[in-house]
Amino acid sequence: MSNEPQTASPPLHKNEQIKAESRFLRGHIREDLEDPSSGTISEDSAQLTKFHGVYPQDDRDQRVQRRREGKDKAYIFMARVRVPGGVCTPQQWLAMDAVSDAYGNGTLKITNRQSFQLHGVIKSNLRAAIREVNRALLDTLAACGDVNRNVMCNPNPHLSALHAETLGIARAVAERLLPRTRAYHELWIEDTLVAGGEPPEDEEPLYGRTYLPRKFKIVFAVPPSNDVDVFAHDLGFIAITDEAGRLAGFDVTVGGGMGMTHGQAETYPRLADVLGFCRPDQVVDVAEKIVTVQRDFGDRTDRKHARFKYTVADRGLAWIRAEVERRLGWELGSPRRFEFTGTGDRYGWTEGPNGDAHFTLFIENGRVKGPTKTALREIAKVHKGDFRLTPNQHLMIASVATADRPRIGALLREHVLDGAHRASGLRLNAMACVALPTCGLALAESERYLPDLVTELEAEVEAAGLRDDAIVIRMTGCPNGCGRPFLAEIGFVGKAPGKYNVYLGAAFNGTRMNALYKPSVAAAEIVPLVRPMLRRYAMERIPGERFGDFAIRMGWVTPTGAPADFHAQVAISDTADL
Ligand code: SRM
Ligand code: SF4
Repeated sequence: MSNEPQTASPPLHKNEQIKAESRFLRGHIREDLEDPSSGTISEDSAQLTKFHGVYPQDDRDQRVQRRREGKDKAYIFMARVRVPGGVCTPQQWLAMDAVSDAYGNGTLKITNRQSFQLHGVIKSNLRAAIREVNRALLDTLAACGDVNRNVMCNPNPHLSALHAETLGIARAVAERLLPRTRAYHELWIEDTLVAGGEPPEDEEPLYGRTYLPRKFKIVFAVPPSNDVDVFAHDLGFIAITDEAGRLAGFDVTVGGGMGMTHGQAETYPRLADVLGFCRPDQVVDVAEKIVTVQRDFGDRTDRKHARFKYTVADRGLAWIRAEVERRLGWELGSPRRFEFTGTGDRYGWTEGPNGDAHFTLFIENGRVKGPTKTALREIAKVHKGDFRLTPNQHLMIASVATADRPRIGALLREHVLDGAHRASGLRLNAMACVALPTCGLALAESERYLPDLVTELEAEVEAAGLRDDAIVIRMTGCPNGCGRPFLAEIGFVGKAPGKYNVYLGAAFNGTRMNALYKPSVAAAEIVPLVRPMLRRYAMERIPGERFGDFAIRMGWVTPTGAPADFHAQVAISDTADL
């Protein structure tokens, strides 16, 4: 025996045990839901309900007052509805609209991963809400949790055959990677879940008892649009066409992710690498094998180091490729050339190849409420095409029949939505995560603040003659990166109430991340900070030069994509404000 000191391997994270003992995601969720003494569920159950698309939250606006009154927090739940490729029918739209009114806070949130979120559902309404979602042939299964999440796909039907084929493949990947546990149906739909009793050992042939080490995200991009931000995800497929414009296959990207933690330099956002090329008929197998590599080699001891991006960074691309090819039994091809022009949406009417038309509606930060919600309800009643949730939190009313166009156009006009896309280029390219009051991780405002900040900046943009210039501006309430802020030309990342780290210099087409320009900027200081930059951009840019590229040429930042680009080299002191 060796005399070398034995280094014990670090213990598994506690969530691994929760998963292992959960009997394939059953745990004690049912008992917790039925416990009338509490408006929420236990911490262990909260880890499991995520796999069912359900998050316990509380209304943070009420926290202080309720604490003063000696009351519990105002407990609520968020339910995330999976919509592969973001495509749903008008009937499904109407159902979601009704569920949000009957059981939620009356708003519907279109997320930047093409899902719906229902906010403000109280515990006693959760099952009824999810049953309604299922009745509309949608579900919340695997919308969150340590599994493959909603699969995203570029939603442009005007690319006709190419897009339809890609969407079909995206849906097949979504289907293959769904958890197989019966727990979801037993618990939410059939009401047959009984306590105790071991489910069959092979209930999850792909994921096993402990599922993945962490969440896993897959997207399909159709160049020249990079609206899905392909490099921000664990796994991406970039459609490649042949000379005749037909789908030849996909470049495969691995190891992207946005999340990090302030002050922890070992956490960082990362752009995905291009791994190789595969044919359309190989995509589902490639996706499955890559997921199994992460299942087997991802870090299950530290959840802050458990995403696939760290497996790719630690083991190297060559190792990942060899392991994937070993599991596939064949080799991936060499990556092909692709070109992205931008990450934004095309708003307003566009014509399809068959005389049909599509209207992309700008919905600020994806929050469907008030007159917009009413209008979309009326439109859904007459629309015979489909609705497509965009990766930028907007909505495409797609494949409008020629005969229906006047009626839908009139409804848009009547509700003053036909001109929403004539907003400034800054607003049309802005994105904020949810943050306060529902997100339990928010350190600062985001969805409720970015629109006002954009209004203030619009005055500067107008004065500088940049009203119609597209500048990608994104905000998040914390460094988890939900609004993909590290891919913004101007990014704001919440640090503490009213304070943001300011990032500059990402590429307009999503191929380069930004870098930290200034940490902990008070909200009131943002406009004075950004104003001179916009003015110089207006006066000194080279024709066609994007703001992110200009910021680099001016030497304001030097993005390298290295972890240090995202962390302030100063003491993290203002967390004390929290
Ligand atoms: Fe996210 C956690 C909202 C896209 C990275 N995200 C959360 C939670 C569930 C907070 C929580 O864990 O308690 C937020 C719920 C807030 C609320 O009240 O609704 C939340 N994330 C969102 C959404 C709704 C933002 C939006 O306004 O659109 C997006 C829902 C997408 C969906 O439909 O599935 C959303 N989240 C993202 C993205 C962007 C993307 O995937 O394209 C990212 C960065 C990409 C990535 O995953 O690396 C993202 N969310 C995170 C993280 C950090 C993960 C990490 O690797 O560190 C967390 C926290 C966590 O997992 O521990 C998080
Ligand atoms: Fe919440 Fe942070 Fe995600 Fe915003 S980025 S939704 S604050 S977890």
